[in-house]
Amino acid sequence: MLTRTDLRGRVPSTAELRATLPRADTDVEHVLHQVRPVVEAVRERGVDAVLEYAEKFDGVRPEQVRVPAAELADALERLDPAVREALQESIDRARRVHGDQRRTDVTTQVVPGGTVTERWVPVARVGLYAPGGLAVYPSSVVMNVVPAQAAGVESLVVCSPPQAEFGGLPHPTILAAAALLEVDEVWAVGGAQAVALLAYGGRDTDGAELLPADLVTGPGNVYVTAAKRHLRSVIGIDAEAGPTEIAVLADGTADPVHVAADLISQAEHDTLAASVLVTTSPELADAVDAELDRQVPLTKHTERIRTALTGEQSGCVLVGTLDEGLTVVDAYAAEHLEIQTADAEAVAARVRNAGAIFVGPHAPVSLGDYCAGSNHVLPTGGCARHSSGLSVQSFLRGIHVISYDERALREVAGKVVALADAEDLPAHGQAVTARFPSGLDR
Ligand code: HSO
Ligand code: ZN
Repeated sequence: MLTRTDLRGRVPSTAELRATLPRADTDVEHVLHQVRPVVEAVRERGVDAVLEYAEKFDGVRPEQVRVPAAELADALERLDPAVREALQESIDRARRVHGDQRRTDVTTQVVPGGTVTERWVPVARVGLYAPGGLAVYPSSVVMNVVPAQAAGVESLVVCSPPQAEFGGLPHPTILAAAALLEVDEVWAVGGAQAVALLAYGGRDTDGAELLPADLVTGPGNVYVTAAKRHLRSVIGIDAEAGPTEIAVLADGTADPVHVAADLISQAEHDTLAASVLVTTSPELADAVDAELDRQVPLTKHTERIRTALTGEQSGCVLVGTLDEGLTVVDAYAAEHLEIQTADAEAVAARVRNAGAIFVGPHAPVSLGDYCAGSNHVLPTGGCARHSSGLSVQSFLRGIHVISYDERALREVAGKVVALADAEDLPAHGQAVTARFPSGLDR
């Protein structure tokens, strides 16, 4: 089922690999012209424009943008107890992991009387986008909210599209997840208009103020992504989320039943999802193919999965050695990378590029999607080469606080003047020497 590429003994350079390895391209640029007028309309006409777009795109006009508190409590009340318990477990584990990631301020004494402190300050207000429609992921609400809360973000709003089926409210499991996380502000708004409203703020139909956010995170469709890109000078954004990806680096010790199940699990998200097997074992490749043929028809979303697995973004790469395999997976820089080899820990330790690494036979990606404690908002499309997934750090700014006394300034003043003169910015030097009217030597 997987298209096979044989690179045994002839793995090309990283640049060539990047060009040849299978990967979907979603073109955010080509929807920008559709998104710009939406953003402008929301900037000019606020909630009036938002509600018009809701009617047009979501097929329902919510009474107001902000979801009443009673609806949040009600959604939680009605949530299936087993789902509630599982969500709570997911929240608890994520809170433990993210709680440990909090940064502490660091002060460096550069010279006696001269210190620089890096002070970690949470972003004041954050907007978290949770998609509706095909993909309703309460787990993604958890993965966005938990690190923001752990970072100390004081003001949080979750946005999710209004659903006609639910009388113009967001999907009830999204509301329930928000309530479970003790988020009390949820807006029924989706698409590019959600990002615009988060960027500019507005007034709700009852006159209440909808405050703008400083940072917007969370995955959305291509219009949401385009709006984030368009507004990125007004708001901070997280990495752009593309279709999900799983790469499995496996040798002959891997269990083909598990490898196939894991490749299928992420293909289940989207016809554009990518499932890539990189293996030293042609026998495993054959066995995984046979397993895919057996397992795919047994899944609920067979057509979606088959389309994803047979798409050009998915495939199997044969390599001669694990070293070659590491070169390939590093060049690919998968959102999720599983290591299913003998001595998986040692192999995993050598990986340079991946959004998250799942080590050994008992760490499938779907564990990380829900209940490992790790975050599942991860860089896609090769961005793992330069970016990390969502974490506490995503919601903090490190502010340098500079504190020098007179002696410490005097000591370095000549150097500042020399550098300022070298850059032909003598007034920079003056700002220092003006503090020492009787000269620098004393
Ligand atoms: N695998 C997705 C996250 C997710 N899976 C949500 C299930 N629900 C991207 O990391
Ligand atoms: Zn998933």
